[in-house]
Amino acid sequence: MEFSALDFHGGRDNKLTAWAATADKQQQDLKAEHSTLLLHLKHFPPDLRVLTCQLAFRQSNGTQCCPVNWVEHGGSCYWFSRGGLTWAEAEAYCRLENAHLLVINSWEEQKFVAKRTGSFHVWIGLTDRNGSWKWVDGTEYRSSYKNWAITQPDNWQGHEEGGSEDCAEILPSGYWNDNFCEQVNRWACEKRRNVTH
Ligand code: MBG
Ligand code: CA
Repeated sequence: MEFSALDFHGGRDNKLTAWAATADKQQQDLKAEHSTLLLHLKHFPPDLRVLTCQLAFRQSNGTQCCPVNWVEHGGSCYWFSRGGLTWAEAEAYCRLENAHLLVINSWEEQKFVAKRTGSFHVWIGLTDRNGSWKWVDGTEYRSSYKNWAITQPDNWQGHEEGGSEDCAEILPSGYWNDNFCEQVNRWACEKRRNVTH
């Protein structure tokens, strides 16, 4: 009789232990779910912002806000390449993106850009292939901002490939140099925001 009572209690204890373990497990699961939920919640506002931006971008033919992976600054969106192209290929690439090669209009813009071009030579949208220096977006050259390195542009003729230097690049120093247009460089595209065509 005593033995079976003990047995009975033993059974209850086992049940309690099992129940406690289940509760423990459930609590752990809940905690995990809770932190996953918090994580999703944290990502919600930025995701929504990107979506809203993309929607506005589509509805406005790409002029209201910057596409994903472009950097917004001032009135423009910027994209900095990782790979390299010749100047003409780089400009064609930007055109396909409804943009143009980078046009630098001020010291402020120059500083912003130089921070992102770092130690690379980067093509900008300035060329004198057709005789005189011209910005690809029609910005007037003579009176506008310039940041040529000392002694540049020099239209140097010493390239092995032959030919002179008709395309502008940003140097690692941030200053500009005219270089051989067939040189393969990194490049940067720019498009202005809030422009209605
Ligand atoms: C190089 C320039 C090149 C040409 C050359 C003249 C050390 O810079 O990259 O474009 O100007 O100088 O010596
Ligand atoms: Ca030069």
